[in-house]
Amino acid sequence: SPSPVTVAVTGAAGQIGYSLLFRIASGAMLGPDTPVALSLLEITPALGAAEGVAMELDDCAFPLLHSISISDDATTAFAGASVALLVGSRPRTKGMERGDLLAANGAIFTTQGRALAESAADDLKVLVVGNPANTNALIAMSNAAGVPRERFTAMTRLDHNRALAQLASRTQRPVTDIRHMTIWGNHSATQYPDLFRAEVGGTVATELVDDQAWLEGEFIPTVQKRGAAIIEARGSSSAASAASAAIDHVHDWVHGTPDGDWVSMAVPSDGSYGVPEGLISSFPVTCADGSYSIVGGLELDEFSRARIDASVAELVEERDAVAGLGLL
Ligand code: NAX
Repeated sequence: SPSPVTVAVTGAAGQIGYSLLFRIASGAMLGPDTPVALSLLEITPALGAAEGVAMELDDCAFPLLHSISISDDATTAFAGASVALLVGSRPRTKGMERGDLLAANGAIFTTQGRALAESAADDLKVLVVGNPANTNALIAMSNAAGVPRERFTAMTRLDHNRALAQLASRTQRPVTDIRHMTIWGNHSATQYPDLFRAEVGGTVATELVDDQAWLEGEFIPTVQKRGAAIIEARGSSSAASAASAAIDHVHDWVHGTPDGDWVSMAVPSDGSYGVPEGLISSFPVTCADGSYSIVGGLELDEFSRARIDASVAELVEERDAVAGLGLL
């Protein structure tokens, strides 16, 4: 049987970890033929809770789960990792200034970037989920000397999936009828979910839903603010849906996107669509043979262009702020 692939997960004792780890161990991420060695990273006070999650993973007797290790040291936890899911981060708490938030995450993601460079496997793939995800990924990438930049990505797949669900509901069509959905920019309230390139059953979505008021007044803000709506309804932030999106992101990166479709991933810009090179911004991408490529040559209408520019401007501001703190 094939040798196990080491998957490192940070924030393993958190909410998202509690959904994510079981899906990884079941084979949903790397497929039914790939055994998985899980490596969990947590902060010291949460090691006991991580141990409890590991006990439950054991109790599932997953045929593909080769082993579980737990550490509070990043270099140890990332040793031999081919996939690293960076979920743990310092969320904004009451009274916290933006600068404090960036500094706290800077400490986490500089350390983790260096640790990945030191101990991860050569075929490492990184997905940053912890917010601010794009900028945390930029910090990790900038501190991971020797790891190719394109291995660092951040998650906008949850936003992408939310946009699919909203469009499916509006058009009364199954999500499987939709192609070419795109989230552009930052994983934040400035993100731009783009319907102008999306198709439902082969028809351009904006022809099917020819309603600018719905697009601007409902669709875009619903997708942008869905995270806040979940907190309002559930009392805690999206967890199972975020875990599911992380599974989708890595699954498609490893196994490829379906012919004739694309997905949204925040990846280091190559300068495409006027996004400054190196900025980790969401694009439409296709994946094949374990690599992704930004979909080229799309014509952008003026409305989309302005929305993308606004979100990219926010990413530039975040980059400049963390550069100012010496984190890049
Ligand atoms: P939780 O607070 O439930 O769990 C986070 C875990 O990370 C905790 O167990 C904590 O001990 C651990 N942690 C903190 N610092 C760490 C470090 N330096 N090393 C290892 N572990 C560390 O949060 P949860 O709901 O699981 O969310 C995790 C992150 O995902 C948050 O930053 C959240 O904002 C972000 N999200 C990102 C989404 C996206 O689409 N990109 C959507 C969902 C989610 O909001």
